[in-house]
Amino acid sequence: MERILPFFYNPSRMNKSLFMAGGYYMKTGKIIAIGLAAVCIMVPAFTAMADDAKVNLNAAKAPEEVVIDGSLNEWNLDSVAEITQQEQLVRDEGQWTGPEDLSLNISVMWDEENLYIGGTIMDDTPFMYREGFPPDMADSLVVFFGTDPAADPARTEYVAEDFRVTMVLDDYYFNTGIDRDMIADDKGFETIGEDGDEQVLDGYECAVEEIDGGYTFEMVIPWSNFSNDEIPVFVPAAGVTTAFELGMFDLDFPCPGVATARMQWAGRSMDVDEDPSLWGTITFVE
Ligand SMILES: [Ca+2]
Ligand SMILES: [Ca+2]
Repeated sequence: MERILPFFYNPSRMNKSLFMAGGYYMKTGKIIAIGLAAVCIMVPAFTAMADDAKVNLNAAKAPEEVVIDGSLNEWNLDSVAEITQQEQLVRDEGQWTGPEDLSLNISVMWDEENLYIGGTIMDDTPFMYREGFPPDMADSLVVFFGTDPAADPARTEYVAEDFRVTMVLDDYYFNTGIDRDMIADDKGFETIGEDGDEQVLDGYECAVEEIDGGYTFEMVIPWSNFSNDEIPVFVPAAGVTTAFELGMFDLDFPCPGVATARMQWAGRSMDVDEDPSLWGTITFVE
């Protein structure tokens, strides 16, 4: 005891020992506490991120050969953008009578040269198009995407690398347009084809195949169409995610300009035309 007591009663030694032990404990405790706090903060943070996360569509790598004939037999349809719900109407809502009036299941594929879009469209009055009217007032698909994946996903204004493309879905005319009017600095790439009756996409092919209540379609669009001297050609790669949105205008009357319902995928507002922060995203996968 006499040997032990001095050890325990040695104030300096005891204090140092306690200090070190306490310090170590406190440090460990802090690490544990900080670790737990981080987990507690990170879990809700990730949950919030998931809630705020943009709707994403995976685009599969296209097979070696895609025959543009309207049939989807060579397509990878694992990932589908569904536009089937009343909440997805953004214009002339009263004109929509249900999914048989207009609904879309769209898939996208890619390779280094081309964007492929295909799917099934249910439309009770398909292929409504009149010469001299803009694609926005006919049966046509509208696709939005950014060719600069590094652009801020929260941007509320277009950058020059953002594109709004309209494609008439008809059984004869497949006119297209690219709207650039909303872009402050378009880097010399101006609006083309928005008045209708033009084919503005080089190498574009589109085909439809009628089915009961609608049709299947497929299209190929070379990426080179979305470039100029100042905007480089987009070359996708597996793992890359970029801004993406799509919708459709549905004309069901012989006279364009009357009422043309419109549905959108992720951005459930007409503001998608002006505000890329409302768009979803696309991820290119193998
Ligand atoms: Ca319809
Ligand atoms: Ca229609």
